[in-house]
Amino acid sequence: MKLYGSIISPYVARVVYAARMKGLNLDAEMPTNGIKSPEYLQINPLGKMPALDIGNQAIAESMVILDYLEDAYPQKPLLPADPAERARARLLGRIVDLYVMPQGNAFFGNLNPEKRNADAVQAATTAYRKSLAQLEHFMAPSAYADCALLPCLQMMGIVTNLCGVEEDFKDYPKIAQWWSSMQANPLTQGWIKEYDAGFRGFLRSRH
Ligand SMILES: N[C@@H](CCC(=O)N[C@@H](CS)C(=O)NCC(=O)O)C(=O)O
Repeated sequence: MKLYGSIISPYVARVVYAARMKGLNLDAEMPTNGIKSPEYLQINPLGKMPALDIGNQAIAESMVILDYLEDAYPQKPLLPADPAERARARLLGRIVDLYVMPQGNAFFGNLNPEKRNADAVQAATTAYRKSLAQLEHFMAPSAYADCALLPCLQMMGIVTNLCGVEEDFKDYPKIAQWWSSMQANPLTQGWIKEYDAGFRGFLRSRH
């Protein structure tokens, strides 16, 4: 198996962490000429990372890749056994992708304090907090949700913070509890440091 992408992408990071939880040796590597190169578009015409080459085909979309790993490597399951809890774990991945992550774009566009549009940051903060309240409603811990959510909420934490927005999840008790359990767990603590260093390095390289 070959995983295309860079760990600075939260979508790639969630796959790397899921693989690690399953004891698989799967590190991400960028396609030689980038994700818009004709060679990579042959592998993944979406032109996005990640893509997982499994030999006879490549799988795109991080949550689909996560589900593939879960099916193909059922040892150390990430999903709970109960069907309703499985649905709930998958729902959290869907909510973070569809409702939380889109709010990141406005923060990304306003990282430079000299060019920052305060109204746009305020509007994005309101939308981000609304999406956190939606996530909070469905929040339930599972290894699958840990992988799906952690790099995304970390990335959001970094870009919001750089825009002067402090979000400690105190209005979202289930997320707050989960977040502090991630900081206390030696495994996920390591991921947090790794992702933080990689993503901040990426941001520095852009300026
Ligand atoms: N829904 C996709 C999102 C992947 C995605 O947007 N990846 C970003 C990197 S964080 C990317 O490849 N962006 C390049 C582009 O959209 O042109 C997934 O879950 O895999």
